[in-house]
Amino acid sequence: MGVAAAALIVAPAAGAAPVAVAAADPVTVFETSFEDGETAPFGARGPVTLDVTTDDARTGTRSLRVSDRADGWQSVSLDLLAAPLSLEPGEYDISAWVKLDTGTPEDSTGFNFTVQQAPYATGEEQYLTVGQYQKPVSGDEWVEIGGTYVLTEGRTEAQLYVDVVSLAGAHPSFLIDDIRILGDAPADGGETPGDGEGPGDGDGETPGDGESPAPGPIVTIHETGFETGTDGWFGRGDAQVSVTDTEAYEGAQSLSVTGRTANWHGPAMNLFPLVNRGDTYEISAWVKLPEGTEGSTDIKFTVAQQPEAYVQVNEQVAVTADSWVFLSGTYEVP
Ligand SMILES: [Ca+2]
Repeated sequence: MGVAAAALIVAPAAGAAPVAVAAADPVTVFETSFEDGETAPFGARGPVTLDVTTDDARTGTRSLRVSDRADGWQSVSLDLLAAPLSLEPGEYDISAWVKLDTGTPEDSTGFNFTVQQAPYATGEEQYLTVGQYQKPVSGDEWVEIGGTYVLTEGRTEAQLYVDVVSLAGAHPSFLIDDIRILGDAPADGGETPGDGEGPGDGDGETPGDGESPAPGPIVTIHETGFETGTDGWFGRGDAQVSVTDTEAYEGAQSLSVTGRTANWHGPAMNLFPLVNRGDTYEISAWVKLPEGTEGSTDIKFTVAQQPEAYVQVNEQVAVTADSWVFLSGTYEVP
């Protein structure tokens, strides 16, 4: 038996009842195209060499080269909590353009942004993928990586870096250019650091100051139509998840869930890094049984908490293979 889903989790930022409030346009909180020749504020992650090169550039005449790498995590990093960024908790859109260094064989390998953040659970570190996981990148053309990152309250560490899969057992040099971080306008209408030569220049002005802090606008903390992958969803119990283009509610793909041998085996994702204590979240998805499946089954969302408790998010809904059914409920984090 399988279930196909498109999932959406929506959070009012201040735990209030959902209200329709238009979010302010995002502003550029950081941007660089390396045209000033400076590697700062980027740092080396591991014993790598960083240098600004004129060999290749996505825009302008310069980009940042990361070389002398000996492992996938050895890369370029950016401290999101330190100056000049000093990001406040909130939702950010992080993007950059990357390619393998000139002269690298035509093969491609996987790139993605990761944030190493702490504390997580009992104070351990956590590695959170930002955007598409292991996006194919070669030496032929510039490829954009990145996506949405939610900085939650109480983090003492948040290091953004580029993760690169090994290529034929080696760790190729790569180039990065046009890094941009969009976020909400700071309350004091702060300035934009960086050299401001990127392609997004001009849309980074601070709109009206003095937005009221509470209740906050409704923000989406996770949304996927599984168009580019499983997006952090995994199989619980014996369940296995994969993307399929056989059926879709919207777009071309959905998540296929197979191999289930018990009621609690299903698709799951880790909410912990995304949610805040005391806030209430709306969780919804469209589900159906795979085409050709006989009969119906009851489906609902459950949140598994620690200490162990299972919180039902919505009344269970009868689902068949005939049509997509909307599941929706709310969950308050204790
Ligand atoms: Ca540049």
